[in-house]
Amino acid sequence: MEDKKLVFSAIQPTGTFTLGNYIGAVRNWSPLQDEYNCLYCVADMHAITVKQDPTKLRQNSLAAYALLIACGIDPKKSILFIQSHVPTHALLNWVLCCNTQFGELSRMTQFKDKSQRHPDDINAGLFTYPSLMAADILAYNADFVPVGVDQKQHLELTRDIAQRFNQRYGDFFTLPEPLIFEVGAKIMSLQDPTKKMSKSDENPNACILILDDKDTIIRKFKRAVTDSEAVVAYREGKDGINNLMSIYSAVTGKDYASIESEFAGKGYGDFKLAVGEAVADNLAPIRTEFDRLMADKAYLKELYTEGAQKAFRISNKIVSKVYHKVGFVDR
Ligand code: ATP
Ligand code: LTN
Repeated sequence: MEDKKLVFSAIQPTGTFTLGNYIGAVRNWSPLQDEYNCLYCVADMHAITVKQDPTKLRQNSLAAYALLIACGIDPKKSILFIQSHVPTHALLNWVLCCNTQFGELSRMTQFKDKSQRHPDDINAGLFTYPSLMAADILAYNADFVPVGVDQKQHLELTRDIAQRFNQRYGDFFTLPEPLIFEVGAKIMSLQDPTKKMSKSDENPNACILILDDKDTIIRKFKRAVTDSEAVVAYREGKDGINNLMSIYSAVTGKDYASIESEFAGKGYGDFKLAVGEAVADNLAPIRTEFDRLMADKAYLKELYTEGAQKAFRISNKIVSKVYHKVGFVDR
């Protein structure tokens, strides 16, 4: 690998990516590929912290892999792989679990949210999710982690775990920094704009999936919850309109002031249609590329096999050193 800073990020194959995943995270990953050594991964091990149908998970993981390429990740420039193919993440996870406090994990808002949503399955994996995420990042000594704003707390915990390890065993891990892109760092649900747009939302109208066709996208935007004021303006208390404005801004590059003047005197119907069309145009090429990739499974297999080998080579060196540092007998 060239001597550049290292970027790591991952996404769970819990379903087709939403517009939130795309704007908040994935679309920011491809522009980083020239400046940094990048590793991107499909976090299938994280996905099973909530119940998954095995057949669907396998399909979703492959689809997520293809989608990342369709979103601009070039497997020749970046190392693109599937988490469960690289055993070092689980090996490091154990050591990091032993350096993570119960109290720290109890404070994670994602854990609190997800255990509320799945009260019948508050499993140990869901609880220790952030240690595995720390392992993903620290197994490569990554410098930067591009994520949406909801992952900031997990990144802070990763730094705390790394720091604790460094204090106990001597300086070793790089403290990774989150890369959070301001525009669209948190896209909200179209049906409840106080909640983040999430792949696992039960209401299909709440989120735009990046493989939705144009008609579906426009229909979902038409049904988006707004307010009764009928003024397109970014202001406190206008959560629904603020969300649509940040989506429109993210896909067109226009700032809020110019969006306000573009829609001055027009109703929400016109605005919603414009947002829907802009989003659909933005996503259309991804669908085409995704279909092309999914038609050639052998090629995808070649890519993810090679990706996993490269990722293993790098992380195995780091994890072997960690195993030595904690006092395990060298193999
Ligand atoms: P799930 O609903 O299964 O928990 P998710 O939709 O929250 O999944 P993840 O796989 O956990 O998606 O997240 C992948 C990336 O997308 C992360 O960097 C996360 O911060 C980002 N992300 C997720 N939802 C949003 C959103 N609504 N707005 C901006 N970024 C988001
Ligand atoms: N928890 C992340 C997905 C994830 C991740 C990572 C992100 C798993 N491992 C490592 C960045 C770095 C999420 O987005 N929910």
